[in-house]
Amino acid sequence: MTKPPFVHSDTIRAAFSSAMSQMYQTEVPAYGALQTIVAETNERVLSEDPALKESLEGNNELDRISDERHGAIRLGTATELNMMRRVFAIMGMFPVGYYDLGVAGIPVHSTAFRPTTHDALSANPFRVFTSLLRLELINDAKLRDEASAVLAKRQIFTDRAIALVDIAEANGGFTQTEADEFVTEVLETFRWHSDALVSFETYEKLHDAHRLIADVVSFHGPHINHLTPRTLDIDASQDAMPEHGISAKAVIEGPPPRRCPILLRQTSFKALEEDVNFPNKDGSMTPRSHTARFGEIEQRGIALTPKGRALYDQILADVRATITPTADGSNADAYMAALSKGFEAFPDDWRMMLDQELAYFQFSLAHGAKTNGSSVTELINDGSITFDPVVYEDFLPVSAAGIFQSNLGDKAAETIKTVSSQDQFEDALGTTVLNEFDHYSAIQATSLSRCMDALNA
Ligand code: OOG
Ligand code: NI
Repeated sequence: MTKPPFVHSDTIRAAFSSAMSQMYQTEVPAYGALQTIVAETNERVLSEDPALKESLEGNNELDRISDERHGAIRLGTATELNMMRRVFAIMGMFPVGYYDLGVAGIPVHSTAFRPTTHDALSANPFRVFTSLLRLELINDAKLRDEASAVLAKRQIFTDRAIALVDIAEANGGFTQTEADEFVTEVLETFRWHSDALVSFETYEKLHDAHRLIADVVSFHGPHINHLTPRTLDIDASQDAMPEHGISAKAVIEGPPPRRCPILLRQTSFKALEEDVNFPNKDGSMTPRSHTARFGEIEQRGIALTPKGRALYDQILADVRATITPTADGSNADAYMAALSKGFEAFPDDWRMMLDQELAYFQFSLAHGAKTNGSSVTELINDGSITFDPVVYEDFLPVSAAGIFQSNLGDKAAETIKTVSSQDQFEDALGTTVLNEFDHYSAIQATSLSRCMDALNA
């Protein structure tokens, strides 16, 4: 008997991302409104910029322009993270980067599960920013024990999802029927549950320790807390939110608008207050509410080298030392102006970024390139080798902290004094995370050696 052909991991990821989007639009109607804003903005930008439209068409990106780029979840235990790694691997999503949010007063550390190759990213770009709660950061020992006991008892995956993961690992893939069933089963883990796992009294204690702890510990599973489509004009989309009755985050996180965009710009609408029933000992329920879920948009630019990133971090820190955006948006214009001023120190020209080794590029051989043994710089100067930006596909800890913060009620952030613990995170994960700089640097190096090989062939 021949084995049925396996479904490609890109296909499973695309099905999962689309099922998640459907579910979230039903669960969080404001997210549907955000998608409309993004679609309208993108349509306008494309009609005003035929060159952009053509280039997106050429890269086969136009039909998938409004597909979600990422979502985020927060897990409670090492066991959950470990299983989540196995689930995402089946969808071609692997842990890239380590983010310590403790430095920003948020008791989690995180990675992004994402496709890593160019082909996989263009087949479907969906990634999940995944955080693990650091319970050791709860000071009250009794509360810490109570929280761990609750987490130890919950099972966030269905029995069938776990069985299917074993099947995929044993067989090396899924048949179409198994893949369909897998998507349906795994979706359950990300679903919202309006019945809490803990009493309202416990919820309040967890909430007082840190709002995020209450969000992770009090529920049956790690509800998806936001999804993020791509906008071609984030400034316009931000301005359109209030016009559509959506309450936008005060400022756009990340760099200011630039001719040559760098890294990642993102903004969100504020989390909604949702009805939750908290169980009492006598079996009755206490109806209260919880705010957790929101919608976000993003616009990406070029990946920076460690040198470029250090410059970015320095400028951002300098700006924020003089002005920190307030939650109510009262100093938003002043902050954006200071940001633009600060970033004048960051070259806004691709060739300068290349020459100063601030960013990563993908090299290609021009038609009719010469083969006269010139240096790489000479080949670039005479147009034999062309260079295009490598898109940044990861996240930014300061921006992520801003997104977390705006959805945790914007209480002033206290720094949590703790040692960053990548080793501990990787132990829980069951593997190491890919270093994003190594990854981008390899993309650049491979593209250059392909050019040189072709020239010298
Ligand atoms: C994750 C926030 C981080 C981003 O886009 O930087 C994030 C969370 O709120 O759980 O998604
Ligand atoms: Ni996000």
